[in-house]
Amino acid sequence: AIDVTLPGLGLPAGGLHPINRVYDDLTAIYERLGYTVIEGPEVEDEHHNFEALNVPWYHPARDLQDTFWLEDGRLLRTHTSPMQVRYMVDHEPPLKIVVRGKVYRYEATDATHEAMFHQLEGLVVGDGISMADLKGTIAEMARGLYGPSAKVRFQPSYYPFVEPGADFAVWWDNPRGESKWLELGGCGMVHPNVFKAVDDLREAAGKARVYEGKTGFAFGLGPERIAMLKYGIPDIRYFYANDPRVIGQFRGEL
Ligand code: TYR
Repeated sequence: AIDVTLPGLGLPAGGLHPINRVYDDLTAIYERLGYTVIEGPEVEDEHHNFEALNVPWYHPARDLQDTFWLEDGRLLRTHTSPMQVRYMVDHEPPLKIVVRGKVYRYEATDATHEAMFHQLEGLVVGDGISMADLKGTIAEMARGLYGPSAKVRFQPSYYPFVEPGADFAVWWDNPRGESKWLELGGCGMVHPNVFKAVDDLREAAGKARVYEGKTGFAFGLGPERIAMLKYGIPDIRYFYANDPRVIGQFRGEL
């Protein structure tokens, strides 16, 4: 006989991984600003990952130490920037995109480095896009993440695919302790060599050259960094160790 008065058994509920939560926060901000959210292949070729992004063969970022090479000049993408190239080859300006996805680096792991991690990449191309637009966009993201009084800081930096390039940081008002500048990522104005490489690929595919003379900005950042601080996770390796004691803390709030 069935005793229908017995209480039911609780069903264990899953939950979103902390990285997906941060991605969702970020993409909500960029969708509100009119961006298209895309993904792309994790297996890339040398041309899209490096060459077309103005990273010549002799650049230190190409060092075998940093890249997981596969067969036939293919590799695991070391950043999401190759999707800038793929998207521009397939689409004409003006455009506003963010790319989310996994990236891979061949390096020793420690509390702040993993061989696989995530990036969010942004690209805006049009006529008369300026550094002011870039700064305004990063500031808007910071306000979306940390509230209306969030502060951002830009420092000159170098990435081969932008000129000028910068690193940006957000002032993080830590509710549980010491507040500090949070180095979030890199950004800059799209280098003319990237537009040229895109037009070359377009031409080879029988498409019109439409990028020379355009202007644009790009940025890239790591959601792990944001999630570690937001959720007080001290070691990046916890994200992917599949330890239910860690992941289980993010249950039930879908
Ligand atoms: N691709 C860079 C990295 O992985 C981050 C970056 C992305 C920097 C876009 C600048 C930029 O415009 O380190």
